[in-house]
This record gives sequence, structure tokens and C-alpha cells, in this order.
Amino acid sequence: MGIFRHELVIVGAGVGGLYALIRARRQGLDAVVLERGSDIGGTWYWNRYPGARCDVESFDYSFSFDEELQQEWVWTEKYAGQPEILAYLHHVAERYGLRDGVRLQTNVQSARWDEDALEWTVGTEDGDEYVAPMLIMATGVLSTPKIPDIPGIDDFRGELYNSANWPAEGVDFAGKRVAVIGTGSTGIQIIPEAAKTAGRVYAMQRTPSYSLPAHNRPLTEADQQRVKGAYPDIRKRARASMLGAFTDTFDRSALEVTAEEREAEYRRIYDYGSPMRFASAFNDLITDDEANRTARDFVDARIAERVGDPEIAARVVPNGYALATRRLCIDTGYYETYRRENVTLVDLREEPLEAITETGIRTAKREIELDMIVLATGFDAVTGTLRRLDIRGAAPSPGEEGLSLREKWDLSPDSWLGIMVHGFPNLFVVTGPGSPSVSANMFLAIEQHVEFISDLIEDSRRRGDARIEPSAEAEAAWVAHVREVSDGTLFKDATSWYTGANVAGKPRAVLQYLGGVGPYDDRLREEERAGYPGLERTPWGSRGPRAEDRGSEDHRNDKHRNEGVHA
Ligand code: NA7
Repeated sequence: MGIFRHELVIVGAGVGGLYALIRARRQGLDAVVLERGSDIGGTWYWNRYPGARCDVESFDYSFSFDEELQQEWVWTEKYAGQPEILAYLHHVAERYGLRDGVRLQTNVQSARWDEDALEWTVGTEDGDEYVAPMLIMATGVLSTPKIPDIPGIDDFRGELYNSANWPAEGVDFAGKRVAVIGTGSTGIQIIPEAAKTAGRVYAMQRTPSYSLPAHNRPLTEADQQRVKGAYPDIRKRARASMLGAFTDTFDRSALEVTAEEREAEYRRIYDYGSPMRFASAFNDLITDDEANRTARDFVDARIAERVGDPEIAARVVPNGYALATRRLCIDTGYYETYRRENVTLVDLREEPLEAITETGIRTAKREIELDMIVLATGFDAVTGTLRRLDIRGAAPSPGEEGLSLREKWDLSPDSWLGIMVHGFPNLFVVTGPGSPSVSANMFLAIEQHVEFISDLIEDSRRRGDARIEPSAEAEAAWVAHVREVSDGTLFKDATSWYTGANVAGKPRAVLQYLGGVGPYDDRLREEERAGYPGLERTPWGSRGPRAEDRGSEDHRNDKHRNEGVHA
């Protein structure tokens, strides 16, 4: 057990944490990264199940901050698989000498703000404490798996795996009877891989997903030259785009073109293979259900063709929700897998999953004998990981314990710009709720956040701030804007991890900012240019805003604003 002091603590050594460390070191900050895994890589370290592959094209899904890095790294496939992305992150760690700044197998459990010392104390499972005035949580948006509460789950005597904590040594499906529970993006990737060698695969589907063929392929020398010759421009356009990856601008309504033109456009993008492009084929697909229906009709027909058997197709073609309001997946051979003799679809809407037994799974209709069960049951997304840590911010009133982030977000996942939270000074969240995050190219979303955060930290140091915190008003205004934007879309009705609906007791709210990466970037720049008007600042040398100094919010805001002006 020890106490370690730094200028900045970063939690998580995935894409966000590694980049935060690069930026911190460039600023001359003494920073440390705490990582619970036994290696770096975050999402791409944990999700190493067979078939794990990104659904954003590899040229886009990579760092853009260093022209040399993007020129030297050679992506081999249109959509990179997990091993290649992990190798890329290892390359980044070596190239920028990051490893000595990362403490592996360091499982953070708590973070407490000390209002007197104006610093955070981060507690680990081993009892160590890391103390720093600034804390960045780069803990990921899909990093806490949702383990379903299925009766008997501990009784199963066969092999039981979770896709998000896959054994590093791999899993052998050969000849085995395997159930995959879940047909989200993960299940859709695992099922065809398992079917290649398993004796039988039971695809346990509760809600069917929409999926498009990835048309994944090796990248050619010509692809490399085309992209690398124009990388800075491609990146610039990505930053100004809606989804954070280069997409053509589709500025027509699906309802203002003829049925033939619409079909041709869907076909063109479908044959290319990109969920981002498909969901942007027309400008009203996520705002107008009638427009969305045209895309659904097109994809429904393709799914039915791919499956072949009309009875199975009737079960795997989604219904009851708008395309893209749950993750629009891409796959390699998923629907065709149902043509195989050794694959059985189990429709849990017709025969609900009742229990896991010692020997398999019992549904309302039958007992299925199994050697292996794979849980591909998703995540407590976006807020889940931070809600599970004991994070305590400023005390609401004298003598009280600091405000709990879990309790705050159990009411509503509010934040300022998806980056900071009122009541939690000097705490920064990478791709938090209310930011584009998973609705965009995550690499770019992460870069955007880490750059904003590190520029803000730099600005605060220059001004001599000891404490920065978004005002209640600024947070409320951002939350209202995020809600207003999502209320104008079909996402508000989505029942998936996009809205927290997949986790019991989680408040329902669209967790992403849907206004687009480009407009969001403009908003961040505007905040910077204006000197961060959303923040309350307290300079070093003046007394910290202790709990007993806190009056009404208005009084408090005025006081801080004044201090900021004098700083
Ligand atoms: P998802 O998309 O949340 O999918 C989880 C799947 O697991 C989904 O089909 C769920 O059905 C199913 N599920 C969850 N709990 C149960 C229980 N108790 N019984 C049966 N089926 C269940 O997670 P993924 O990991 O596939 O994808 C997450 C993201 O990672 C993905 O979108 C990409 O961005 C990368 P339900 O929908 O709840 O009916």
C-alpha cells in the first residue's frame, strides 16, 4: 500500500488514456495512467473474441494527431480486426514511449475530491492511493459487460464465456454444442466464427439486429496511396462531418426522390458496405419514420435473401424499431450462417429463456444440452463504468460526504459537453454521456475530447486556477440542448444501450449527442475562444470554495465568476 503523487491521474489505458498521456507529457505534466487490465488496449484488449472487428473503416479508425504516425502505419484490411487494432495501439505505446507511464493491473475503485487540498485521491483495489489535482477518466463507453441475471447461471458445468472478457489463450469450439446468447454486434460476429468448427451453434436471439454485409477486403497499395496522399484533408473533412469519418454529404430527403432513385442509392452504399454511410444515405433517415421505413424495407429484403429459408428470415428480420436506432451492424457471413446445417436459431420471443441448468439451457419449449455458453449480452454502456466506481465530488453542504456521481447519474446522466460534471471539480471524462461518442467514429471523438481537456488543463495552469467546475446553468443548458436534439430524432424511442434501456434501473436518456461531430467541434472551439464561460474557476492562493462557503447556486456562481475575472 502506498501513496503516489502526480500532477495528473488518468484512468484507463485504451485509446483515450494513451492519447491523454501523450498530450500530458507534451505539456510537461507528471502524469500516470492506471489500468485494470494486464496490458494496454482497453476495448481492444478485452474484446478478443473470434470475429471481433471494428465497424468503422481502419483508415478513419486511427489517430490523426501525428502525420508521421498515420503515414507509417499500414492497415491491411478495410475493417480492421481486433488483433490488428491492438497491434496498432502497442505500436503507438512503443513509438511514444508510453509504457513506463502506465500502471497495469491497477484496478481503480474510488475517487474522492478533497475540498481543502483541492485534489483527487484515487483508490485502487490493492489499497494504493494516487493523488493529483486533476483526474481524467478515460474508462471507455463499452467497458462494463452486462452479465444477465439468468436463473441458474452459476450452475452450468460446461464452459461459460463472456465476449468482453475472452480468454487470452482462445477457445476451442471444435465439435462442441455452443449457445451464443445475444444477437447484437458481438453475437453477430461470433456466431459465424463458432459455426465454422462447432458441432452445433444455437443462436439465442431475443431482439434481431439490422446488419449489412461489411464487404471487408484487403487494402491494396492503391488504397494506401489514395488515402495517404490526402490524409490531412480527409481528417479535416472527418472533423467537420456528422459522424467523424469521411462521408459524402447526403443532403436529400429519402421522400423527395423516386422509389427507383432511392433503391439505387441504397444499393450503391449497400454494395460498398458501411453502416455509417448507409444511415446517412438520406438526411432524414433518423428523424422521419417514413423515410426510415424505406431503408428498413430495403434491408429487410436483403436479409431475407441472405438467410434463404423464409421461416428463419421471418424471425431474423427485425421489426418494431427504426433502423439505426439500435446499432446498425455489419457482418461477414452472419445471415448466410443460417443456411448451415449445424446452426439453429432459437427465437427467445417465442420460447423465452427460463434458466441455465447444469447441462445447458431451458427455454419455455425445450431443454438444450450444451458444452459451452457464450454471453454476448452487451454492456452497461457509456455511464456504466463510472457509475460502478465510488466517485465523490464536492460536498453539497458542510460536513456531508461528497456528492456521488453514481447517485447523480442514477437520476439523469447529466454533464457539461459530455466532458465535465457539475459538482465534480477538476474531473474530466473522455467521451462521457452527452457527447457524440458511440454515434461517431470513436477515435476521432476521443481525440476531440482529449485535446479539449488537455488545452483546458493548460489554460487553467496558465491562469493559475486551482479548481474548475462547470456551473449548474452551463450543465443544464447543455443537457437541454442534447435532449432537444435527440427529441427531434427516432433515437428517443430506442430500447437499447443507446438509451440505457438494456440495464434495469438505469434512467432512460439518449446517451449520445446527436448534433454531429462537426457542430460539436464548433461548440468546443467556441467555448475555448470565449475563455470557457461555462466554467467556474478558483485561482490558487484564494481559498478553495469550501462547503461552508456555499450559499445559493446563484451566489456561488457569481462569486466564482468574479474570482475568475480577477485571476
Ligand atoms: P448489444 O448490442 O447490447 O447486444 C446484446 C444482445 O444480448 C442483444 O441481442 C440482447 O437482446 C441480448 N441479451 C441481453 N440480455 C439478454 C438476456 N438476459 N437474455 C437473452 N438475450 C439477452 O451488445 P453487443 O456487445 O452485441 O454490442 C455492443 C456494441 O459493441 C456494439 O453496438 C458495437 O458498438 C460494439 P435484447 O436487445 O436485450 O433483447
